[in-house]
Amino acid sequence: MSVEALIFDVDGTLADTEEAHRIAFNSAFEQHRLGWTWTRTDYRQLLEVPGGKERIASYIALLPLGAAERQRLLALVPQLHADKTRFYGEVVNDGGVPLRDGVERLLNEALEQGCHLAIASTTTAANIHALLNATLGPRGLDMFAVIACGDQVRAKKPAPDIYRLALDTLGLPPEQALAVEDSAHGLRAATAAGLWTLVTPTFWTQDGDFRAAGLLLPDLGELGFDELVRIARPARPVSPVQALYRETTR
Ligand code: XBP
Ligand code: MG
Repeated sequence: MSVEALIFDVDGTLADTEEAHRIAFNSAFEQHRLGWTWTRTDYRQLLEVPGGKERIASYIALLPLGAAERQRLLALVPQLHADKTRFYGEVVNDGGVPLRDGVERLLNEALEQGCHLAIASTTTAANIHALLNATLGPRGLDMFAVIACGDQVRAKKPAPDIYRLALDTLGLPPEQALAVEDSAHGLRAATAAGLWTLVTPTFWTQDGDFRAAGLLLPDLGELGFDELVRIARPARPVSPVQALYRETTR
């Protein structure tokens, strides 16, 4: 079956954004004088919780606090996350987060071949717009036919909901699309939605379980669109009777 769309995760896949997210979380914590600092080691662990708001809430849940103080801090999560999103945007708009190797080339090749591009991400629309604009310029947003993200679905990755939303909006069955991911959560989400998935891990996600991946690569490097489709949709061997029938009916 033909490949009509490539569906990309954003964080870790289009760009290695997690250090910028981590710095932005810490800046928000500092602004609110909370005295919390997420180190790189902490943050690798914290990435087990998908979604920034959920990540902050799960961190608060583990702090040794009284019930009233815990409630106060949990009520602060939306404001903390809004501030974090603003700080993240500042880093990205400053050009601080480049696309990963091979990403821009593969996006362009896919579009040239008439393949649609889509996004299925846990992060907010504001963060995606900022990253696409900073890395690809004003045409960045227009390159993507569908952007499914953030709180548009109730259950975030590893639930398949965000990939199902992207497929529904594209109007395609999973057999006509491929997913590109960087994390075990993302792979689970895409696979559960029925998608063949290429995984390109980063420092933050490299210890994940990627056994369900269709293909595991360090990055997109020189992988061409045609080659990707050949790997994902290998031509089935033709039996002698099929060959004979094809010949006589040609
Ligand atoms: C990436 C994430 C995101 C970002 C933070 O998940 O977990 O939560 O770290 O973004 P994925 P927000 O790449 O699997 O979509 O703070 O905007 O949620
Ligand atoms: Mg990711």
